Amino acid sequence: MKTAIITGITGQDGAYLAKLLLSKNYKVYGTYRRTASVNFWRIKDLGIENDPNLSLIEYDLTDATSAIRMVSEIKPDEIYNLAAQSFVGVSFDQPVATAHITGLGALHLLEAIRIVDTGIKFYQASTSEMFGEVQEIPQKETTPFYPRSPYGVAKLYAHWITINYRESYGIFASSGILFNHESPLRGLEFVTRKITDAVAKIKLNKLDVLELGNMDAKRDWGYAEEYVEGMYLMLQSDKPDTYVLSTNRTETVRDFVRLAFKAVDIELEFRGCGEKEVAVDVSTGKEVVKVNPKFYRPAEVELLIGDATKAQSELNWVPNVSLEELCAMMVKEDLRRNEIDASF
Ligand code: NDP
Ligand code: GDR
Repeated sequence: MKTAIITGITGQDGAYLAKLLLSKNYKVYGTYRRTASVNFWRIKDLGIENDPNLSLIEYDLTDATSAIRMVSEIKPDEIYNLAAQSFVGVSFDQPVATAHITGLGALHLLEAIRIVDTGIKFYQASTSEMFGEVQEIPQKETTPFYPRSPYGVAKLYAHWITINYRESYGIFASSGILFNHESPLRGLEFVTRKITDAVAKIKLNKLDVLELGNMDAKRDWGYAEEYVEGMYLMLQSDKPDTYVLSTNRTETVRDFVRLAFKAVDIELEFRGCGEKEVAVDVSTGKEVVKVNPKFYRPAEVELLIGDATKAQSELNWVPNVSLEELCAMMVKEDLRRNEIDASF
């Protein structure tokens, strides 16, 4: 039986990856950080909370000594470092905390591997945010980086230190540069889930208007459950490496809004532009979306579209869920949640 540590089990990817590894007969140690009320809703949702092969352990990414203790006690075969301060918007308000957690957090685990056992395989959750300002279209493993947020900069440090430990100490350390991936388990602060939850509430008359920031931003959105499969494949490969995972399709935030409303049979007409842009429900004439500049970022990543050819040819990883299917799945789940739970 293989053993894996997944940092960030309470997050979207951590929950899906835990489910995947349990289905492959792993013993999984999922880490969560101590808070007044820890939230395990995602692993409950996936029905793995009480799996006998899942152990939940407290771990804070900023604590280097507990990284060493955890790794030496468990001596896992694989470590997937998914925990991070992962919200780009917040990284502008908390740049130092983001650097400690998202940047140095990876180093603490790599150091623990170097000290305890260099045979432990390591996966680092890198991101398309490292590409930032457009240097090349589409973006691939060789595209130059130009991060546009404290989050992107912190992730770039974690990415390069992963490569450095691979090259310096022969550690099987791989980095997945993943483009945006979403699901019904996505956090409500991220734009897709914010939209699908609001669409459900508007449909159920629980909300009047959805307020958004930059609707011109373009993203390459895939389905999270397929992306965690790619993480797993990276650590089963013959050699450690860096891989892009993406769908090679990009759409604007506005397009995603349109798709989500369409999923509940509401057709939108967009009027105005910039801070004055709104969208109205064509059948009622009611304004249902408007721009609020408070959601703008000090520096924006305008266009992301990834080329995952390397992952396809070397790992046999191919995403199959379309953006339309993904969006419909998220809206459906948010409708269900909002119907059954008045507090949602
Ligand atoms: P989430 O935000 O859903 O999950 C992040 C996890 O990190 C949560 O479990 C969170 O715990 C945990 N965490 C935050 N701070 C700490 C800390 N100081 N110590 C320990 N744990 C901490 O992210 P996703 O699941 O969406 O993403 C997984 C990883 O992949 C992240 O590193 C993200 O940056 C990266 N990534 C994500 C992409 C995406 O589109 N989803 C794309 C590319 C990269 P808590 O629940 O307590 O907040
Ligand atoms: P992103 O995702 O920054 O790409 O990072 P997010 O969903 O937060 O933003 C995507 C784009 O939508 C624009 N936007 C808004 N975003 C939010 N959150 N809320 C709004 O109201 C809003 N209006 C417009 C943003 O400006 C942006 O352009 C995600 C995270 O999961 C990272 O951890 C991960 O590394 C990257 O994806 C790849």
